[in-house]
Amino acid sequence: MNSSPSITLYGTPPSGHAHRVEVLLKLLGLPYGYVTATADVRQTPGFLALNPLGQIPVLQDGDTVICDSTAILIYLVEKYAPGSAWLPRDPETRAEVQRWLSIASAEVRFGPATARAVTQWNMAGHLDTAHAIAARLFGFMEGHLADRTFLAAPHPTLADLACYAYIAHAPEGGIDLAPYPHIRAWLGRVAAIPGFTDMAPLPLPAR
Ligand SMILES: N[C@@H](CCC(=O)N[C@@H](CS)C(=O)NCC(=O)O)C(=O)O
Repeated sequence: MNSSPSITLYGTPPSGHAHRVEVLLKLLGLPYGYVTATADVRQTPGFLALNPLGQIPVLQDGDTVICDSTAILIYLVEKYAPGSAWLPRDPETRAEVQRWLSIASAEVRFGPATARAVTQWNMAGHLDTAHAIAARLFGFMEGHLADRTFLAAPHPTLADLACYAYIAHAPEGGIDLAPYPHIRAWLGRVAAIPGFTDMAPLPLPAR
């Protein structure tokens, strides 16, 4: 592993996008600083100079600035753990990891993540649509995980880290995980990775 210059992660504790980056920093054993960038901070000129989209997470590594959670995951592995099991080199597995990173940025983001944000913080969005996207995703994942240990390979990869938080915390958006035993077993396996830490729970909505 290369030595790291000073790494800073801009995020917030309840952000699943920031969580996936922070958990990889921990699993790679990389020292980092953490700057909490709440919604007001994200609109300041200083933050917009880092990410004109005004979104967290942002990673600053010396003079390098990387925006977007899955881009940051790729950067960290390629820079500090190239060729590792987090992002295998063989074309089939790499494509499968990429597929799940895309799902993390699409179905996971607009399904369980949106349901949680609408429920917890009144974020703009349609709860019914988010629940429908989550139901379609979870139906697919339940079958996918019926005979697999992890999402993209027989071992944990970036795919599992990227998808974990918003699915594990889906009940905070009013989505019951009880009908999905294979998903719940997979969440348990990811949470059991040595050094893995979860996001803090938020209150469950009244049913
Ligand atoms: N595609 C981005 C999405 C990140 C994202 O949506 N972050 C949220 C917080 S969890 C955010 O900063 N939202 C503010 C905004 O979009 O204005 C990524 O994967 O990093």
